[in-house]
Amino acid sequence: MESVNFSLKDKIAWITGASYGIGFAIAKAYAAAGAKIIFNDINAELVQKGLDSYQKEGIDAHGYVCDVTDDEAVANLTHELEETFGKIDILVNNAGIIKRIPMLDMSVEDFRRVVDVDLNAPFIVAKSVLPGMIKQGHGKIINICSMMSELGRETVAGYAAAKGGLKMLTRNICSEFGEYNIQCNGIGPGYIATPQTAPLRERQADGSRHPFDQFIISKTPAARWGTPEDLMGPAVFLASDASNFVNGHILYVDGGILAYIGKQP
Ligand code: NAP
Ligand code: GCO
Repeated sequence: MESVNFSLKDKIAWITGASYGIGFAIAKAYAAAGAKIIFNDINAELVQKGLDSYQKEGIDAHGYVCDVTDDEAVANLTHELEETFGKIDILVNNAGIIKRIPMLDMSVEDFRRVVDVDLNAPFIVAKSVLPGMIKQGHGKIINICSMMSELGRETVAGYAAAKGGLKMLTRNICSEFGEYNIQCNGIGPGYIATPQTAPLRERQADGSRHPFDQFIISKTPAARWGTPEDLMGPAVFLASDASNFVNGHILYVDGGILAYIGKQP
């Protein structure tokens, strides 16, 4: 009987911004599935923090300092990786930022910076690895989207615009490169407990839960925040041969938020 291949043995996986958080969890899952892990972060301190964390997990990761919005730096790093490792099989565009500012108070610079990191950079990095993937006859690109690829909310205009665009960039890469056996899909995490969402979960002075924390619990059928570990299985699936006919899809890993009107107060 045909067995389904979820293995990443001998694959070279580059996860951007993966010193910690969601990217780190995805990298751990890929290492456990047999992949060699490459990651970058924005400064040497974070890269070292990441290397130390991977070492504690028994993972021989390779870390590089690279700002994903810098197209020259990305091109140089891609060339170095292809020279060093011979190929890049899997790219996860994970690096991202958010600025929570009411739109009328948000500067154009703030809006542009969020779009630069969360949308322009995935274009830059994908564009840099695609020629090698075309040459080798296969590749997997996974873009980390968001609930804000589908929904808006107050104070996240730049982030929602970027993540909505990232959904369509995912579909466009699928459309333009599917014929080369390159699959480009997205993962849309729900509300995940990482440093990025820590401000939304801070305990109040009286020890009560943050109002947004309570709100998300009421909007999530699973009645809990997600953890980075909840994303590991879906990420391995989309990086493996098991998903070779899945393309242009955004896989929401949200505990059911998008399907649910929310618990009656
Ligand atoms: P995080 O904890 O803030 O980690 C993001 C990582 O990306 C950090 O290491 C960050 O470095 C790095 N980074 C930021 N800008 C960069 C740049 N220009 N070049 C290279 N690295 C850069 O975020 P997270 O919660 O793990 O989220 C990871 C991804 O999932 C993001 O794309 C986020 O939008 C998305 N997401 C998160 C959630 C959630 O609930 N947490 C849900 C849906 C989607 P610094 O520490 O220097 O910023
Ligand atoms: C916010 C949160 C969300 C999550 C995630 C949800 O302020 O609403 O940060 O944007 O990070 O993107 O999928």
